[in-house]
Amino acid sequence: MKRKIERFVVVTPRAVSPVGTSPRIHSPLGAISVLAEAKRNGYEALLFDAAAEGLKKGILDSSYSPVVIEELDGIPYWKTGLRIEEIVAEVVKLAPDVIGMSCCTVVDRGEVAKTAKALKEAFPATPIILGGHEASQWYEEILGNTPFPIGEIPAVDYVVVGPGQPVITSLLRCLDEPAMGNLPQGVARRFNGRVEFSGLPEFQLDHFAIPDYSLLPRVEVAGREKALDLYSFVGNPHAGRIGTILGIQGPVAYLPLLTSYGCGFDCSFCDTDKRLVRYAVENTMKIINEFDRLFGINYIDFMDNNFGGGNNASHDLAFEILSQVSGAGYQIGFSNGLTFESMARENFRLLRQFSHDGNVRHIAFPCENGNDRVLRMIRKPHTLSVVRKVLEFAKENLQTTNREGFFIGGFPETNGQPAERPCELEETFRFIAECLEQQLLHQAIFLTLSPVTREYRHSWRQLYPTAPFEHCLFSRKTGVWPYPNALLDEMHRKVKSINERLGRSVTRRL
Ligand code: B12
Ligand code: SF4
Repeated sequence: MKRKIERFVVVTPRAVSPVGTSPRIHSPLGAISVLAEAKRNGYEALLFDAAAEGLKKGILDSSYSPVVIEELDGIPYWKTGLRIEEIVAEVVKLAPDVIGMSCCTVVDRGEVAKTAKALKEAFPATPIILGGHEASQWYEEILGNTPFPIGEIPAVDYVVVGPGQPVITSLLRCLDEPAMGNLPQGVARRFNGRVEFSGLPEFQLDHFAIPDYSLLPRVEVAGREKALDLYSFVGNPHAGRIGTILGIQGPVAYLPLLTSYGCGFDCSFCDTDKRLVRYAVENTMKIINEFDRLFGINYIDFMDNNFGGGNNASHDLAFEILSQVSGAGYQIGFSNGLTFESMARENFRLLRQFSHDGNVRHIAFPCENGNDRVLRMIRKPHTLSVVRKVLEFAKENLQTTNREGFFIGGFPETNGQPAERPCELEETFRFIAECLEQQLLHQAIFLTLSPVTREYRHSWRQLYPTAPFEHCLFSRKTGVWPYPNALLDEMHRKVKSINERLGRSVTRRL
């Protein structure tokens, strides 16, 4: 019997940033992973990235501006990508049988809600499935089980909770033949006036399709044999200005790569999935080879949550991947995902491997704070003494690696422990200054805590029950910080000025 559902289109939202801050334009890895699995099972799978399509339109037609300013409660934001009505008009041309959407971070919530509403008006009979990290964490709220109406997205019919690969095919089949049976595992929906969730399925990365990078929008670049994916062309990736580090002028063919999902740790400010699962080496190499075939590769950015961590089998797999990647001659880096625990293990085995391979050009060190008490409070799996030892080892042995340190301040009361104090913020500054002056780090980046995790998000919502989600990250309406904002502003200024005084150019454009 012929299927009624043939074409599955995933729409990802416009990018949001405060006016004056360039938006982070990143390949929608979740969407292309889910689409790849649908494609493998015979569906026609298409990506429509509203941010990237707007930028592409601006590249091809210089009279088109892909950025509009939108004021929310008097705070101006840049919305980068196609306007909502343009998104709808383009999706109409794609004639989807089912629409998927991604909601990856808290910042996406507002745009996803608006886009879903407009799409539902245009396609009243077409199911809308939402997925993504943020959607997975907040599916109850999105489906209406919340005292805060701003969190609801009535246009969404189903939320896929967690990885989409093990769910998407059975969900599409179920939508095709609703009479066939129960909702597959991994799906939440409204049912009889409440939110029903069918429970998490088993997940083995290797049982499913690898992300399909051929779905990414691309641009032709003069003098380049292969087209470039639009995200590399735009060049504001997770890793920051890696062109400078690599000595490449013009766009860098940048492969953002996850060889694993999840992390076994439980830091209070991070709500990553606690299940750690890995791709086999063959599949990791398949992803790399496929991207290289399509676009070429100047740099691979490992974005796992805990690259060299996990159990022994998982740890060994990481070493095998390193060996194959360096054997193939790729330049690599880690913008995410190296814990101090993984770097210190077995007498710095990971760092010794990096030194041996000589191809690691950039590491973001997640130092987070300059106080052991705060590190304990936020359940960070390291102490300052481990941080110092790792950074000293890296300084001696990784001289051609750009070493950037990340720090966070503004932690409210956490796990019943008293909030970070102004003197502890000052201590973090002293530690940053020490790391920079002693060349343990090349640059330091200071961030204020974003209340994205459950515990902190609830406090934010209680304070601002109707605030748009954009404010959760980008405005003074965050309000959960334990001391006056002026202290955090001062800290940002001081860290910026010490980087500048020492001539250290921060790579990441935030
Ligand atoms: C790459 C990345 C980014 C990129 C791209 C974000 C994006 N759109 O994915 C950039 C640099 C833009 C970014 C920015 C930020 N990020 Co970020 N980022 C990541 C990172 C490292 C990887 C995400 C990823 O690609 N994962 C791999 C893919 C395959 O997984 P996935 O996206 O979850 O998709 C799977 C499922 O969710 C689902 N799925 C996804 N889409 C769909 C769609 C459908 C239809 C279906 C069925 C299923 C489905 O299936 C997919 C495959 O299994 C994660 C941490 C991590 N390692 O996961 C943090 C993470 C997503 N980021 C996070 C945060 C907090 C941020 C920032 C807010 C940080 C900050 N303070 O500035 C900013 C937001 C800025 C902004 N304007 O959006 C948090 C999200 C927490 C939250 N609830 O908001 C995470 C989880 C990190 C953390 N540990 O806390 N980030
Ligand atoms: S170690 Fe990193 S990825 Fe793991 S929970 Fe902590 S912050 Fe998140």
